[in-house]
Amino acid sequence: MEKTFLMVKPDGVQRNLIGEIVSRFEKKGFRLVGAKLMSISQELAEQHYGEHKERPFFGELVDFITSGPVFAMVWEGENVIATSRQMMGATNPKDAAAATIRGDFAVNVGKNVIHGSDSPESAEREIGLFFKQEELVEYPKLISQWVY
Ligand code: 3AN
Repeated sequence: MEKTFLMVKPDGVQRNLIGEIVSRFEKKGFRLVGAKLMSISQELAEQHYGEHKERPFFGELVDFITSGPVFAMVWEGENVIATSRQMMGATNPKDAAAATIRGDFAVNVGKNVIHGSDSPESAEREIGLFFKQEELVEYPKLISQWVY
């Protein structure tokens, strides 16, 4: 079963959107296998956003993601990586369709409420950066019989 890394960013946490966001993925039929409210260190932020190191907004990005607690999660399900990206909406909320998370709850490209892995490679890398194996749970297969 595919896994992805999703994170409610500091703006989403401060705006009390954790429950709303968790609820959307639960209702869709995905399963939460790990979660924690945490602060991101400067070092972890720079590792997480390593691919954007050369971008002009890198400093801003690191400052923002370390500016308050985040809610880090691992979700699993069929096609969860691509489907959760669709549910998040476009990176820039002005382009995000209604009924997506960014379309419904954000207006600014920096403060866009949620992060989600964009490929199987980044999902594996990001899950490994944020979670130890023992922080993830496994559910019996039977529990998914009404979704699959
Ligand atoms: P996504 O989070 O949708 O995968 P990326 O990976 O292109 O988007 O960008 C990482 C993060 O960088 C975005 N979530 C967004 O908050 C921020 N970002 C992207 N473009 C800009 C920009 N032009 N100015 C400020 N922040 C940006």
